[in-house]
Amino acid sequence: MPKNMLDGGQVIVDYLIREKVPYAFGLCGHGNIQFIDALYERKADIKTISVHHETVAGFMADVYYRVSGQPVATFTSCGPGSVNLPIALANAYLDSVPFLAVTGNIPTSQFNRGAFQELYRHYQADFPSTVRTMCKKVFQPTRGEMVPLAIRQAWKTMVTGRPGPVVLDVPFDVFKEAAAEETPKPEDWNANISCRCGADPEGVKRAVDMLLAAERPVILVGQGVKYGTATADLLALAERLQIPVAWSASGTGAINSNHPLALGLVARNGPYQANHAARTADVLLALGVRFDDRTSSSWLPGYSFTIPPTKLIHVDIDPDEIARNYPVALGLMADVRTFLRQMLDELQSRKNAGDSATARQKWLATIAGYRKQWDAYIAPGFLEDGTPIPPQRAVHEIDKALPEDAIVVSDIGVHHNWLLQYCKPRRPDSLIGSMGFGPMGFGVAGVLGAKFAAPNRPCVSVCGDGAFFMHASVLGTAVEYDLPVVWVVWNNYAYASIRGLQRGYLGGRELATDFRHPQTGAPYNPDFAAMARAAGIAGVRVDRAGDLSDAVKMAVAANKPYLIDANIGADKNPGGAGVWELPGIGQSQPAFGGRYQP
Ligand SMILES: Cc1ncc(C[n+]2csc(CCOP(=O)(O)OP(=O)(O)O)c2C)c(N)n1
Ligand SMILES: [Mg+2]
Repeated sequence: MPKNMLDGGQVIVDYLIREKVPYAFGLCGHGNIQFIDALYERKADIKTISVHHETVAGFMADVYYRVSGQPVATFTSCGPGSVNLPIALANAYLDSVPFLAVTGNIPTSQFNRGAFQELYRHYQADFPSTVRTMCKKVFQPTRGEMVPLAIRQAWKTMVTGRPGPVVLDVPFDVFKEAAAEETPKPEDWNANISCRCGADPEGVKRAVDMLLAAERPVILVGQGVKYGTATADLLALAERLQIPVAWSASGTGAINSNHPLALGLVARNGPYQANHAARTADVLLALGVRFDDRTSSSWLPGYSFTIPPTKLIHVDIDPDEIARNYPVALGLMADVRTFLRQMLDELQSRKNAGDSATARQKWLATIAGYRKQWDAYIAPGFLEDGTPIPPQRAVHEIDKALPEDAIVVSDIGVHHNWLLQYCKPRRPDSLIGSMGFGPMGFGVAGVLGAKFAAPNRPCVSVCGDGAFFMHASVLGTAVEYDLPVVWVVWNNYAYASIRGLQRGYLGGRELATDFRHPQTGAPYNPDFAAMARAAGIAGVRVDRAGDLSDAVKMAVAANKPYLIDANIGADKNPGGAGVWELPGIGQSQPAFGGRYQP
């Protein structure tokens, strides 16, 4: 290679540095040692973090973005190393989170020869087909000189429009082939692109008209508001028009849940005031939210929403999501933040805007009545005592122990539903969870990414015993990189969310959903606290509700990696004002209230 040339690996690494990527999370293999070598040369500018399972790297990259807003990269080898990654790609894709996955592949000279770890039986070096459904796009440069174009285009695809993960699949030889004298500059290609497109101005006027004329308006927010950094503008509009704000699970934290206009989660396990206000609203302004089945009570009318007669204004950067599941009175393709600013501008010129805010007091008083009923219904649960710890009480104890700036990364399972229902998040990143793909391990591993993104904030993973055991390798990573994160293992000795379905929908025919000792039949799990200690991490066991809050406070204060093995009951499921249907086997009933029939 001529002396003044950079090779493929060097161009990728240099481009990442130019895009201010501080970390590459990944795992080695023969297929990517050349890329790691390029990272080695630049280790003063980009830190390489080595993990013990590729999925962990993907979840870390994902949560790093959710906390910092900065996309990062992963690196994985050819064959199995990269085939361990797609679950994290799919998770990021469905939750619209960008990261760049640099995957190794076999040398181009060996394409279609069935070389070691080549996926070749349908098409040569065919990792791209493996991940086609799980990322925005795959780039596979097959010559060094193709790398500069691929990296700048990959980055652009990842961050523009609706963000999402992108794969850069690089054959072994291409990492070391001459690529360019200079790396593309972000300021020439990507730094000056804005996707903050506004809505059709006529549409903005109509949206204002509809909201001013509404008697029972509700704003529903999804994660587009959080990751689109539109939370301040959301608050301004809600306060200006005195419209209550409900959220999908992904929109949790878009408004401080203690704000008087904060309604709560709309979902099968959402509180009465949120579901009942949303399903009886005359106008629903939906911002950056996609109406999935869990938000929408499986789209059965009268539980989460009743559209129509509710008139839906649906605003999203991705028109694919508009009118996917509900008819729209007004659909607007726009960046949510720009749209909110357009709305606020338009309101400046409306003389009657103040009147509508006054008229709203009746609606808000009605909602206050719903809230009172719900609060009275749930109040006893916060005081329940005993061993195992009652789950509602457990959330209450964890939530109250955490300072305002704490980041909780939840895993997937019944514990997530409890957290969504009873945590009181105050910031957009107070409670991070996966809602689209829902892979176990997201919270177990994601908390490490949170800590890299926010080293001075307490980072806590609340995760199921099933998921923790699946990804216990994170203990080693926390030690190796001195990451003072806390795992609260929600230990219910079961894949409890799924066992709950067997109990609720299948007449209690339980199989393959709990963990038992073969001789005694007693609930079994490894001693997670001892496992943590064996890894060099502080570990404690908590059996009593009254001890949980102190244990969490101590773990956070210790400022070192910490595991709390919390013995939590699973005989109760978090019931709310919505429902969930598993077509063919049935539909749950709301725990509170009924179906609204206009
Ligand atoms: C990788 C993966 N495998 C399987 C599932 C299906 N699943 C969803 S929740 C769940 C149970 C999780 O058990 P645990 O981690 O103990 O959490 P719990 O529900 O008990 O709180 C399973 C198996 C999944 N979401 N992801
Ligand atoms: Mg469990």
